[in-house]
Amino acid sequence: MENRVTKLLGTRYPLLQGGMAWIAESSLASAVSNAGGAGIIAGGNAPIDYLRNEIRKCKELTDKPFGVNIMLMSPNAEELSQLVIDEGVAFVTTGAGNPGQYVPKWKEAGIKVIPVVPSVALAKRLVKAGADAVIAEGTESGGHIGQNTTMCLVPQIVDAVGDQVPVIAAGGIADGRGAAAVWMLGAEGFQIGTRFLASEECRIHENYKNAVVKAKDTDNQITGFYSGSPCRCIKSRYTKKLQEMEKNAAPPEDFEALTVGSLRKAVVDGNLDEGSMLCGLIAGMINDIKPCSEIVESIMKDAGRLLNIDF
Ligand code: TUI
Repeated sequence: MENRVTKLLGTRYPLLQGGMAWIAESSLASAVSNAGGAGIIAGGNAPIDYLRNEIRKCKELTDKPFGVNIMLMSPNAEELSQLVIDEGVAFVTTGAGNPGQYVPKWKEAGIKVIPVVPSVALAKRLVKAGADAVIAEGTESGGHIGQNTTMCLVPQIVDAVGDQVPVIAAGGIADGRGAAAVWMLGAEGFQIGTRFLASEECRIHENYKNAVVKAKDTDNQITGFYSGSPCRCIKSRYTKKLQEMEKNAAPPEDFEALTVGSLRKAVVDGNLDEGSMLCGLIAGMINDIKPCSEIVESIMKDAGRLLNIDF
């Protein structure tokens, strides 16, 4: 089956892997692309040399299209925005901000631009600015989140911009049932992050991976309300400490001390006391670690059966 998303991305399936900062690198992205989805390498706030290297490794690991996610709160977003042009990346997704200032140069370079949007207003603005598709991300997602849910946000964004560009749904999708559900809301593609944390090719520390597999429906917590930057993670000693500090309105420097570098501590060190394990609300449904090819195949097979579409 071909649709506006598969044509835009040049992929077999309308399935994108979430551009998870510090997590999504060439091993994961190439595995998803080789499985027929759209793998994505996350720029996060990584140094430019790291991202260049990951893009080049990914080109060696797959001949299929893959993309890069630019996290717009990163202090080096500007230089990473140029790197994707220099490296001839097929498409860019963006997160945690408005990418409007970069859209013209990406379009000029022939890069497809697919921003994550948490609201109808931003979707409309970015489609006007030239976005090729938008990712409507509900608050079920892991990491930095907006307020609206996938169920409510996707049809509203479809109604607002779906006649101009395809809408990709994200947040709370980890199997064929979720993919079929967002299809019914009008999405023409889906982005999946958390399910790929528990994949063989994902290089996060095994403590983090095991925490995703062990997580129940209630093992989830939003931190960062206090700082105005809400972030969804797996409940842990780290999130409990943060919650205590938020309750007691601790001074900003105490938050800074606990949160700076916390994602690296989870991903690289597997440190559950000081590490922030970003993870979506759907983790309770994920009970095993599988190769990306099996994850992608089973999602597409089940979604196809439910929707009566031959993906
Ligand atoms: O970006 C994400 N998820 C992320 S980014 C990240 S790393 C990070 N670290 C510290 C602070 C912040 C981020 C971890 N998880 N998802 C996509 C996403 N984008 N969710 C929400 C948004 C968003 C929010 C506001 C997109 C645009 C936006 O625009 C505001 C504006 O300027 O209009």
